[in-house]
Amino acid sequence: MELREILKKIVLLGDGGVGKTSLIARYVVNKFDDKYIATIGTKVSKKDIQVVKPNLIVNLRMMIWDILGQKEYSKIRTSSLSGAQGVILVADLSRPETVNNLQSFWLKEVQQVVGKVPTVMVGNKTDMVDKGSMAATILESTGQKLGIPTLLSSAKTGENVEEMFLTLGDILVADVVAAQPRAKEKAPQTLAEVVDFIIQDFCAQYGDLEKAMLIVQHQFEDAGVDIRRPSKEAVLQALDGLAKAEELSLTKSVARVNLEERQRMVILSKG
Ligand code: G3D
Ligand code: MG
Repeated sequence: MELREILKKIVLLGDGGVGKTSLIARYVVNKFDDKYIATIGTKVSKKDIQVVKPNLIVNLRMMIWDILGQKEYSKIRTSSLSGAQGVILVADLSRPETVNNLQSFWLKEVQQVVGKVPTVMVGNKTDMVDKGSMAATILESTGQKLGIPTLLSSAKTGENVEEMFLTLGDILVADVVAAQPRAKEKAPQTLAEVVDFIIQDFCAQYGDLEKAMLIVQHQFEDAGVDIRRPSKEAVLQALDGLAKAEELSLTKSVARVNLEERQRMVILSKG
């Protein structure tokens, strides 16, 4: 049995008021905090799921990004969307125009910023609208036409909330399984390998690769890390700096979880 750990950035998109924030709040039981990070208009939550395949267990860590839906925030939206590896497009079944916007606006934007990524389409607020409604029918036929799975959900009753994330998780994992079996990904061992892993992990979670690399460079310099011959002490010091940056870009709790994991890896590595 092989064990794989993967980390994916998931973004929920759709018009304002369709229920994105409510769906995430429903799904992520251990909410880290309730506040948006006002500066970037984004909140990130973390959820781990396990997908079991023949001969393979995949631990999938989803970093779920909740971005402000308003169209006038387009700069924030596109920068938060960059690096997304999975997308949940959400519409409000009681407002049919939000269903039309999925294809005409949101899907287009995704394709412009990140290209074709695993996507699920959701018609939310089934508690208010009949499942046979025009809006639901249009959503489902759009999904069929585009080859995108669709679900009808309610953040209020919880119907299909977990399922939408699991459906996306399944597609993400299927991609991993289908990918050429790489030379077995062994857990990082030497300190240099660990440092490499941490940098990749930090960038993946930060989203904006260019900015992330600048932060990494800055923190490693400040801590006096010699990348070719790093010392554990210096790397540990740099980790504190990365955590401070993540407190702002993610949340305090995510930053703390990441910091503890990274410290453990550094301490256990072969110096
Ligand atoms: P957004 O993040 O997409 O902008 P929100 O949407 O999650 O903030 O939800 C907008 C409003 O819709 C909220 O109402 C929320 O309670 C409500 N809502 C979200 N999902 C559902 C649902 O499935 N059923 C029902 N009936 N309402 C839902 P308020 O009144 O707080 O603005
Ligand atoms: Mg919201």
